[in-house]
Amino acid sequence: MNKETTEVVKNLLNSPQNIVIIGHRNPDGDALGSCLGLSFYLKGEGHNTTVLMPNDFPDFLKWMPGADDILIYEKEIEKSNETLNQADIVFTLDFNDLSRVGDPLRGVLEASSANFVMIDHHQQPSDYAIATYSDVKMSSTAEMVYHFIDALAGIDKLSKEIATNLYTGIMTDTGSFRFSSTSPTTHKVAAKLIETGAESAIIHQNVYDNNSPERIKLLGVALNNLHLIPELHTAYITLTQRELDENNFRKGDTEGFVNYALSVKGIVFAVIFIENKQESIVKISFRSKGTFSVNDFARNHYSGGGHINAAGGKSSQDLNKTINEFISILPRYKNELANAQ
Ligand SMILES: [Mn+2]
Repeated sequence: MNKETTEVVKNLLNSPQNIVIIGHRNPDGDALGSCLGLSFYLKGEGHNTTVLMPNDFPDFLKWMPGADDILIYEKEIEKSNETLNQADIVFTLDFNDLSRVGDPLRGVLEASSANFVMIDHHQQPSDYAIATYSDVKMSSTAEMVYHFIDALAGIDKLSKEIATNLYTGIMTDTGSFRFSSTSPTTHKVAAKLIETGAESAIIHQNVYDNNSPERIKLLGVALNNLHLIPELHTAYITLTQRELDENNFRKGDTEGFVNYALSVKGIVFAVIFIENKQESIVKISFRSKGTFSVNDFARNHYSGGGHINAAGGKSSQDLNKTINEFISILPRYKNELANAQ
């Protein structure tokens, strides 16, 4: 975090404040870990904090320290609006455009008179915050919260709760330290978090060895639906609403499925299409290796975006049309896909 931003934030926090910390819709390990870690730190500094998520989050993250106290906007709209009304400062973490919280929360935030602070590592941040700490090279927002605390007050302020939350955020957003965004600094930060009380083996078990039998069966269906287009180094998976229903689908169950498609030898571009009848959309996750930008691909064709190697998007056409369209677009990227790595 640069000096100027640090000074702005220090000034905002120089007396006890009412603070709301918000993550993006469909919060993941990084959104939760960064928000909860920051909340424990700010509480320790004498502030009154509330962590607010637009909607609920998966069961495999419910063990995180502080998770029980999270306010879920969809479940408690009135209480959430009241808390937001009283906020002096709103931190937005792990997203960089207010549309990422969904409606109607987005409108509430746009109308808010609180000072906004953004901490985020996605591309192309919007300009809504009085202090913007944006760095697309960072592994995770949780890693940024570590640097944020370091810049403001020093890492002596870390506690076991902060360390556990930040470690979880970094671990989940780096695919357990394997994505290319994992830097030497990421490992140094993780080491410091372990020294401060984050129990890496237990965190790993809590997050990854927590599958329901239904999820593993759904993974079997997904793998059975794997399609390969070797000449374009692409693989994709489909899941219909019916397949989800038959396997008792719960939020978060399909998390990580797309990575199996990317793990096939020679594949640099992997996609999963998930039908969502309730919202009348097909939810799409994109993953890539090397220089092929799924951020650009998702932005150009699927009203989405994200990072160069991981992005999301959606289609309002039905599943078959969505896939046919995808297959028709793909050859335009033949050279980029061939030279991605
Ligand atoms: Mn993140």
